[in-house]
Amino acid sequence: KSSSSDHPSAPSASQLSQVAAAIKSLLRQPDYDDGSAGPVLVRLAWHSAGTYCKDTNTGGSNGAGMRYEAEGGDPANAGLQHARAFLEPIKAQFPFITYADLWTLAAVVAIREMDGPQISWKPGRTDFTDDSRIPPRGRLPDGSKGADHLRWIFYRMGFNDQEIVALSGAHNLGRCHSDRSGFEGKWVNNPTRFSNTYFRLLKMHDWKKKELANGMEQFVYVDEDLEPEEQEEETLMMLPTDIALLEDPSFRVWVDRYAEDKDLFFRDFAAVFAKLLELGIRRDKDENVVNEENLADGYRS
Ligand code: DDH
Repeated sequence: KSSSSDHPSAPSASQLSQVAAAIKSLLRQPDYDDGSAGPVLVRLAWHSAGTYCKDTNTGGSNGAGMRYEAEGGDPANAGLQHARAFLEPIKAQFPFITYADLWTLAAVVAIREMDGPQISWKPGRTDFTDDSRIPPRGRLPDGSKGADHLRWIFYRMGFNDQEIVALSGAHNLGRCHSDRSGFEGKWVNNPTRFSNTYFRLLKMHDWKKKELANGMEQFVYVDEDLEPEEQEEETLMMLPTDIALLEDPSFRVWVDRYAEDKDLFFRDFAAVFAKLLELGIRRDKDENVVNEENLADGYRS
């Protein structure tokens, strides 16, 4: 019970605001992708949490397991080493924050800085000290699949159809990289500004299936009025899983609502992203995290 030094308490509010300020100042990355580390930081937080399984209470945002090959080397996480590398100097400067807290907080800060909603976030996650609790691979969604797959994956985390659609609105941000996922391109023209454009474009365009050189299929929209070289530059894309939101009637209801009502999307996204970041985290009435490390210390006694 007295070993609190082994498991120091969560950082204070003033410590956290220093970390948040440092995250803000590294978001601008002129030489990286579309000039911002924001989108890949959002994906890091999502993949750190999206391994959760409610039936076995395994996976989730505690632990920062991607530091280990078993999770970090999962092809589903290809490219996220860039996000982790962006945050290393912050971890070095503020050793009091755990990786698991830093990765999730970075997404919250990035979304807000990219004009998205304020998302509630609480500290207290701990980092695994070995890879014994890393969940099996295969728990993250596969973009080449359809609506059944989306439900299989996201129901396992405890999300419903509305929440699946709201979460998918994160594809307003960032892009696909042929050397990471094998897909290629961005969903919206300004991929570093959070909005509901993804839903509006999903509905607006006549998305055409395209086979890439690597044999993978995605959907593209080409503005035929543009010059060929501009077309290359401006082509937007959707994954088969994005198109599934349009075609499945129960998902479609929410695509329509979020396309029409940006405020509703922002509210629902903020709620569901906060829920995502808490997957696998158990808290007591004072909001302290109750996990295997501090239970072993007799934390509850
Ligand atoms: Fe995603 N996503 N995602 N995604 N995602 C990719 C990029 C980004 C799927 C597949 C891909 C969410 C849901 C899904 C972000 C956030 C979120 C890429 C491209 C693929 C593929 C990776 C690459 O090549 O670099 C699939 C499938 C789903 C699903 O089935 C619903 C969710 C829920 C989120 C979230 O944050 C809540 C972000 C941000 C990116 C852009 C990353 C970047 O580097 O830019």
